[in-house]
Amino acid sequence: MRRVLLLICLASCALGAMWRDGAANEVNAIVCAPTLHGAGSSVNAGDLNIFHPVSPPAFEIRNLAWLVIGIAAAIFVVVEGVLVWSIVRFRKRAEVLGEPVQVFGSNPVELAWTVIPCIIVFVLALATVRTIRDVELQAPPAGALEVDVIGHQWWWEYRMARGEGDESMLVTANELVVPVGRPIWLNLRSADVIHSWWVPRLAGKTDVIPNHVNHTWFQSNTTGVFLGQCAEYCGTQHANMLLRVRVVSDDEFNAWRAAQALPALAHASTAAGRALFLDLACMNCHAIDGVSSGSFGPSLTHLMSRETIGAGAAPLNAQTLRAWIDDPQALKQGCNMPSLKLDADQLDDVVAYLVTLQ
Ligand code: HEC
Ligand SMILES: [Cu+2]
Repeated sequence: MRRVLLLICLASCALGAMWRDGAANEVNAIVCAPTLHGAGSSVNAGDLNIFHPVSPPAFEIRNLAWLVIGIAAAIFVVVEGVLVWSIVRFRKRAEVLGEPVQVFGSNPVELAWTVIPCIIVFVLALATVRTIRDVELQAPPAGALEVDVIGHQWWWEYRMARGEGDESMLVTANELVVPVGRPIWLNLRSADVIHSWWVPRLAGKTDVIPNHVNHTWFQSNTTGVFLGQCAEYCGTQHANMLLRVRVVSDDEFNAWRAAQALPALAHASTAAGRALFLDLACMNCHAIDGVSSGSFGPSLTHLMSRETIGAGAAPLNAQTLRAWIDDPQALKQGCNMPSLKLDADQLDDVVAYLVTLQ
């Protein structure tokens, strides 16, 4: 009886931990999914559930997970069933009859419990190998859109061609926009430490390693925003290194890409902020096409086309932008952007300039 109690205890602890994990994910996802761009965002943006796949690698992983869970559940039911049944059935009898007959070296029994687990492991191994083969392609699928992903402490850089047949790259950050129904081939590398690119509904985790290019792919069959999380501990702000993939229609994607390929806007009315951006250290760390070429921080050329700031640390709007530039450490403690201690007027000017960067 004590064993059963212990078991129930362990099982409820495990379930409790899983439930808490789920709740924590939801909270995080809500913080970084304040609003959703455009049409077709019917998909729940906060959903990080691997059991809700929308892309082939994620489907394969979901199916494999169900197979493993199914087999493990069947074994659990059989083993625990026999255990509980024996405890209940033979508890009284032991007092009357004493110890039951002890069986040693029974060939049929030994064979059964060797061969059956071997078969189970074999089935699981084959299914896993097949899944890995389908998920880890060696070359881009036909017609794929190629995107370079560069992990930074603690944000994501994306690069893709400015247009079909165009060699030059446009650079953006934290929000990956891709067309629906087309395979997306990712070349992943890191600028510093090991990260892991993981958008559960699109594909499995892929390590992002310095001095080594890894690949993964996905192909969403539906439009919407899909969230993810860096899945390899990479330092203080690992938890705020969120991923955001916006899957849109072909037309919307082409319009987005054409807009991203344009140089930054230069309104005469924002000349003061622009001059400050160049005078202060901002320009050393940030690129704004046609203005500066720093590459340590995210490109700001089309900053306001994104929904969040600091890789999902907060929603992006004029207020959070001001708060961020005033003191990035207040929003994302430990991040690699210092507070440059601007006074209120300087802050106003810089923000007035940056909010025009659509
Ligand atoms: C030492 C380099 C450095 C300097 C100087 C710097 N930044 Fe940054 N900045 C960063 C880094 C790194 C990030 C990314 C932080 C993160 O998300 O973890 C960042 C993020 C940002 C972001 C958010 C971008 C996004 O998409 O999330 C804005 C806006 C920004 N910086 C503006 C400025 C302005 C304006 C200045 C000058 C007043 C400035 N930065 C100075 C390194 C710098
Ligand atoms: Cu990371």
